[in-house]
Amino acid sequence: MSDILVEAVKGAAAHPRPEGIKFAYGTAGFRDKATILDSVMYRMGLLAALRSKAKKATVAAMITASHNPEPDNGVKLVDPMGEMLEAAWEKHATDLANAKDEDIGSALQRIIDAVDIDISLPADVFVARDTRPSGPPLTQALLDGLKVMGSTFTDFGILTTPQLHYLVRCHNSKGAYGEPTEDGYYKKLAEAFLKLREGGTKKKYVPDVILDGANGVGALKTRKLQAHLNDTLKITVCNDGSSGKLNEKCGADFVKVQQMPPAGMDIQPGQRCVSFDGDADRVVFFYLNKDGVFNLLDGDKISTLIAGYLGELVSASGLQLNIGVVQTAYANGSSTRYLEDVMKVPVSCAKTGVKHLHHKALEFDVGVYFEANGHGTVLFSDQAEQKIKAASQDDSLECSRREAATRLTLMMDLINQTVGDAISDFLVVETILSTRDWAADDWNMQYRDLPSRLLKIKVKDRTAVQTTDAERCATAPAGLQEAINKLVAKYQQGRSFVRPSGTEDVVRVFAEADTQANADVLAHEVSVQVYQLAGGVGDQPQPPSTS
Ligand code: 16G
Ligand code: MG
Repeated sequence: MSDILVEAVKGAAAHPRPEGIKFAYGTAGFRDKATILDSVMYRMGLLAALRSKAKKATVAAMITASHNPEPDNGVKLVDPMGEMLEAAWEKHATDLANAKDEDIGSALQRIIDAVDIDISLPADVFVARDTRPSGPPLTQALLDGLKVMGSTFTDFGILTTPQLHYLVRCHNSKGAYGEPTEDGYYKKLAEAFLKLREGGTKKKYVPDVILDGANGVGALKTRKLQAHLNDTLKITVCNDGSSGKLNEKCGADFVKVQQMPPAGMDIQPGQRCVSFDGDADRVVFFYLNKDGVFNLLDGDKISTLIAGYLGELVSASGLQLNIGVVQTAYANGSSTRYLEDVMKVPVSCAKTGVKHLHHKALEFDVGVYFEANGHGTVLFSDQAEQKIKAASQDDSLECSRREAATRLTLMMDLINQTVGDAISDFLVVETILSTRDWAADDWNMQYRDLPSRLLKIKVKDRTAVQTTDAERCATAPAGLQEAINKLVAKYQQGRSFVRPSGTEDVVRVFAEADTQANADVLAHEVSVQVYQLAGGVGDQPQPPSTS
């Protein structure tokens, strides 16, 4: 065994693996109670160094548990261009995390052999964390792993997840994507935002928004951004962590799931509000209408808004670029119909999890992808980027075409193409609303959401439920899909699907229908089928109360 691997085994003594726990690198990396993650962090330091050697580039490690409660934490690795870790390495991560302390050397050797890594190459890793109190000691454990592997590193301290993705891409693209500093990030976004901000009086758009920062990093970083915006947009930051707890009764996940405003915010009808999650890679908007009724503008509404605007710019520029939207099965049926039937934009459906949407979006020249929960961004192909830039500088083009291309180049700068980014998406939405002179209500009126219900069912083994067709059809257990089809047929605009969660030990059931009562009943009926056919545990699901 090489000296480095011997050192790695020795180093593990200070970061012993807890007994009896099986760790898994899931859709968003490792996530668990912070108190049991020390050994995982050390090992992810080892793995990040190997990944860097394998890619001959800087990679990154983000320490966060996103929208989970504050006592949780987690880690995910980021590839050189700011992408999520290549799927084939998820298994390496899981194997290494679960190896016995004394077997770490052989576990590393297996990865080195499988990927054919030259261990003598240098390694370099960027590291950052969210605001959780468990972050500093867990960072230390990860750095210990990097150090025994002889890796150089930069610890950026507290950042949003998308900022770290941005930094690693800037660094590896030698600055072509932007300046590889936190300040460079704000400058890039603010410069594009200010150029896109048209003057003139607005009748409906009010440059004033209230932010729910989830008591996390998004609040801190938005304050920093604000200094660059020259008072063009007033952002009142609530839930900034000064009193409330991270993600407790606030944040994008809470607002989306509970369909209500977060605690800690005093809002008036018509005021535009925006909510980030705990590491600021998800964003949803909401407002109270004049009757005080809560209205959510989720990832589907955001992607529709963005696709509509970019589609107009592309047509105005005269460029031949195909633009498409990627959603998951959770997308509201009304949004899919609106995109396909009214906007005539092609829609693809991907499996849940950012990496799947990201991958599908690469099939378009301009691919807009969003999960309903508010994670998403836009990807421009290299060819599209070149064509747009060339058109923006082509003096022989009609003025209006050149201007549209110029706006597209600025939109490309404003959008963080590495991963969904709450701060960047927020500025993109503000830009479009301002250009259209829309209040939140005008945006919301594009289409009307169908009522839906999401439930979770505990079963003995959630892998008993298997799906195909981007999770829209269950292939196991036998008879489940047929049962769902029969139930769905009873309701106007009924739709339902089930899938095993990638982050919790449950099966998720989604249903939508013409009325909330029907969506609730359909979700319940499907839950009963899951319970009966897929080995439900505990009491059988109870029907929704009708009071
Ligand atoms: C993770 C995913 C998110 C997905 C969610 C589904 C990433 C970075 N995050 O949080 O995209 O919506 O899992 O959770 O991919 P579920 O499998 O428990 O329903
Ligand atoms: Mg998140």
